[in-house]
Amino acid sequence: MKERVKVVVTGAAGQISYSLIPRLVDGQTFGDKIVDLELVEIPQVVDKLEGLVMELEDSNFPNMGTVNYTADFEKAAKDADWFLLVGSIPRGIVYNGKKIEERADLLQINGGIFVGQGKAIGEHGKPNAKILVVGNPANTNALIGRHAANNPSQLWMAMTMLDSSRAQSVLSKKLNIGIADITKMIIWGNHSPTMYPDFENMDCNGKSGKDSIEDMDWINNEFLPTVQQRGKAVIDSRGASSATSAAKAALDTVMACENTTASGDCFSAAVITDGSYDLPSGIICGMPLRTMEDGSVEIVQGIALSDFAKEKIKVSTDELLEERAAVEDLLQ
Ligand code: NAX
Repeated sequence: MKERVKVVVTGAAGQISYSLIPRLVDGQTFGDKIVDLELVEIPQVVDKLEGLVMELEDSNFPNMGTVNYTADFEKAAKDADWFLLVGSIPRGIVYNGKKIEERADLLQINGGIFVGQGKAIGEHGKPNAKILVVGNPANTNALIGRHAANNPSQLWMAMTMLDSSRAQSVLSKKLNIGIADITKMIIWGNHSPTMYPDFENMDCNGKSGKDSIEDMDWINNEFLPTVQQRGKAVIDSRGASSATSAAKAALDTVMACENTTASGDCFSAAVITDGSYDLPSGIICGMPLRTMEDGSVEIVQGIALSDFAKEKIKVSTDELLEERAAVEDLLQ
């Protein structure tokens, strides 16, 4: 009998999920496992998911197991292996009669969502469940969710894979090499314009980024701003935020956790700090990760950080500390 994996997706009627969900059951992301889906939305739009379920059924995916849709997150969380927390309230929306423009309001509202979801995951998710927070502000949402879950055997991550994919893409064009030739693309810090894509430690065909790129003008004036502002550039052009690339990045993160990481390589996601690299404790911070043969995910040690890198990372961790201070009441 084939192995099964139960995956909960929130924000299931949103634009990222429309690209993401079909690819969870296409036989690539979870290999040969049968994938049971729990699709979660807010009560106001949950009925829209009936149409998505119809489409999934009509697509005849061979690895699709059961599919349910619901507004009851707690029920959906029961014995789930994976949680892809995409749902969140975007900036600019009118919420309880107030237009949400301020970052502090956004942090509070979305943080509130993650208290309830975190509790449910801690109580009802599998002990070895993996949780990937995509909904912004992803790092701080993950911090709140993890705290509420209070279940240290579960792994909480915030997504930075899209940032690392963007960095790889820009570097591959600059160096005129293929995407697959670039590995070890680490994103440090917050999933926000302060994040630091670590070009020095990336590997291109056995050569470090530090040895491959000497043009610091290009790094400071092209590479860093392009990667850090890419989300905004997509919004400015499309009139909507990155969706298909965000979905691909979520799938890439799942696959990175489901498969043993090749020796010497790593992947990017933000996890709780543990004293590694002298990062401030108690924040969800982008770091290099690897998946071990037993399926556990650990922080890769021994990456050398230059003074340039440390300075940039500090800007991002300072921002994470500020975000944490703004939601202190949700972390009691
Ligand atoms: P959409 O607005 O299209 O979809 C979000 C969906 O979430 C909506 O259908 C909404 O009803 C639902 N939702 C809200 N609260 C919920 C709750 N409590 N439970 C379940 N569902 C809930 O946004 P979309 O473009 O799909 O983006 C989703 C999130 O991803 C946003 O917060 C966005 O900022 C974030 N992103 C994160 C990225 C990352 O790299 N970490 C990159 C892409 C994206 O910007």
